[in-house]
Amino acid sequence: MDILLWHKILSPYELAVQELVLKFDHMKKEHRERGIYCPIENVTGRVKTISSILEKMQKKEIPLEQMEEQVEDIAGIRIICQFVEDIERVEKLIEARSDMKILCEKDYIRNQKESGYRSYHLIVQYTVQTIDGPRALQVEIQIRTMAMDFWATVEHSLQYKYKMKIPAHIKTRLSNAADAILSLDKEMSSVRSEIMDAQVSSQLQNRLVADILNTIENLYRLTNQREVEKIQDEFYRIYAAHDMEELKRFHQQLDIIAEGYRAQSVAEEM
Ligand code: 0O2
Repeated sequence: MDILLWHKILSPYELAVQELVLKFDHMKKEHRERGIYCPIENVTGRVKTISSILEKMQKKEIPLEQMEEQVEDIAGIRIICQFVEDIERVEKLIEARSDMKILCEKDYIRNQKESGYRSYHLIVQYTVQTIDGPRALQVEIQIRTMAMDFWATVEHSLQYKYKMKIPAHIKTRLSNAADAILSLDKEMSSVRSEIMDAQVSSQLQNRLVADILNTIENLYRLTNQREVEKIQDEFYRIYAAHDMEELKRFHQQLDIIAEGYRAQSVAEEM
């Protein structure tokens, strides 16, 4: 039997994980920049440890030569959402991409596992470029809410501690906790639109304030200090009043003033 060179095998999976985390983080950034709600709250990734790969192969009686084909989660991405409804939106974002091809889905939300585990899994094909050429790999993407993730993380640690033989009284507690997580997700979904509105307006306000202060700073270079101080004082007054509409109006007026000063300074230079 050939010697398995683990580093060489796992290296493209490490690249896939790094690239995918970067791409999902970029999706978050694009949503933020356009002032639209992002269904992705957080993204992490990992390459399965060698001992965990071997354990899975032993458990499922997978021969070494079929490892990459049958162990679908050597590369794993975990996407955390705030609400159950966001999970489908993330799935649609993935479906629409040309660099990830969905090979199969496992819906443990509609079909909760006996343990109480809830999560939505996609196995996707993702191609990385290596010095030996392109490599098409399988990647498991787990999509779940923060609440589902909390439960899964705790239960996973207990599985590790008790080596799959979790005592009955702890299993009962975990099952009760899974029910509580289910109702927590339902409660959060019922206030989803309020929370989404609040988050989008907070993002808009952050962008507006950053834009205004940037314009004031540019004006400071173009015109006299006293004038700019008056504008800045006016901004602080409006900001303190927490009036978003007034802030938007101020932003528009400031843009017109700044444009005027810019035109004037260009004319003076000529
Ligand atoms: P790790 O340490 O996260 O890599 P199977 O053995 O049939 O259940 P399969 O066929 O690989 O596993 O697919 P499945 O069921 O979709 O499981 C893939 C991963 O989902 C697991 O990887 C876990 O991360 C997670 N998962 C599945 N079931 C449970 C569960 O009951 N509790 C928790 N906490 N996580 C679960 P690994 O290799 O088991 O573990």
